[in-house]
Amino acid sequence: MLKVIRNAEVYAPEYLGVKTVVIAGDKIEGLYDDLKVPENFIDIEVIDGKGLLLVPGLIDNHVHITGGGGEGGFATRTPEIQLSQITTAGITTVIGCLGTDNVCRELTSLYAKACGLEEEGITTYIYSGSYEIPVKPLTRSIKEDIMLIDKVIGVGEIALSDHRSSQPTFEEFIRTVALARVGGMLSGKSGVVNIHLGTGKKKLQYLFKLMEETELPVKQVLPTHCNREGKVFSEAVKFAKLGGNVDLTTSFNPEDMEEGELRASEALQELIRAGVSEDNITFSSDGNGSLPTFNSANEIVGLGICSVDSLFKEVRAAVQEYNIPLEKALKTVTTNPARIFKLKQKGAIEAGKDADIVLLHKEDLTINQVIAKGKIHVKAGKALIRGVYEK
Ligand code: FWO
Ligand code: ZN
Repeated sequence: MLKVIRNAEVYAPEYLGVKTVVIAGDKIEGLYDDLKVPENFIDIEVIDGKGLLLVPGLIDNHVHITGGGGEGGFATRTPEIQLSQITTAGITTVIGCLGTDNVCRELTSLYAKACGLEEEGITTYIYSGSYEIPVKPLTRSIKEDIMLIDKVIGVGEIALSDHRSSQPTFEEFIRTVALARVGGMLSGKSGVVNIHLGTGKKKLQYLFKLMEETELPVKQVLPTHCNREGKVFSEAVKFAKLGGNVDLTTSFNPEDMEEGELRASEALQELIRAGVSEDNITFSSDGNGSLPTFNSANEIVGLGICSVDSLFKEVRAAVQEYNIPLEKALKTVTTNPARIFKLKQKGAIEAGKDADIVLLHKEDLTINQVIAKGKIHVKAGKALIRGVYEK
């Protein structure tokens, strides 16, 4: 019932120093400076956090949990994700989405996969829709999806400026955002529209137009892949300086970067240097989505698969290679997504929040232990799979 983590240095994500963290059931009960644990207390597990940093479980706001891809034909469809891939990456909350394919991938199976992962112990949500406008909802509309289905917290990933998008008009786009907004308002959810940005000429045009010509709040949309090739980034910097939130994709291969593509860690440094508030920036992995490369004629010439473990790798790189303090880098995957998606129980080490906790080795920031809703999912780097820890 009770777990007590002692001697760890807490990043909540703000630095709190060494605290004793008490977990009761699936919640954080409290943080203490000096707590005596009675020796004969039954049902209490003491975890020694010496040499470890204690940080909130990560939130990954864009994961293709049922797989995606297929842009090079059926053989290029990407696989469904497994729980242990998520937990060993330090992630305890995911938002699942569909991508290019909304025929052989469906919201019904996305919903089922999200429910399955939740039963296994992590926290999951989904976006209604896919790349396409008009959105194919689960119920009669995206507004209804958001209002009536607990797991649906927004819409996406809607593709803009991409040769694979449905080439929506601005009016069609804005109507989709409006429906998501009202659905969110009426149900106390975020109703955020996650926007896939491609490398097309329009870049962030519709998003600037949304700001200039409509009364929709700019934070209703969250553009992703802002650090991708094709001069998307410079417009994303402008967008963020005007108050928009921007999401950076962590799955680009740092060993093989395309012209103009930036690692999420480096893009974070550039955004902060450009004067963007660190509260406006999130990271997501695009896990299990496809990572196709196209030539100048937009023919597919290569295919990779995005991985959720890139999420924390880029947080670590931000600290180790780009000199960003850990508490700032952590915000991109904790407090910021929690606020943007209105996940009140998530993203912070605080009494009353869900007990989603990652213990990191202090010297190299590698993951040692992962706790989701009070249950240990990863111990000494080994994942719990169907009730037993891996060898
Ligand atoms: C990005 C997901 C892309 C799917 O541009 O958008 O293709 O449906 O699985 N992937 N299309 C690649 C990122 C690394 C930016 C998706 C994919
Ligand atoms: Zn995408």
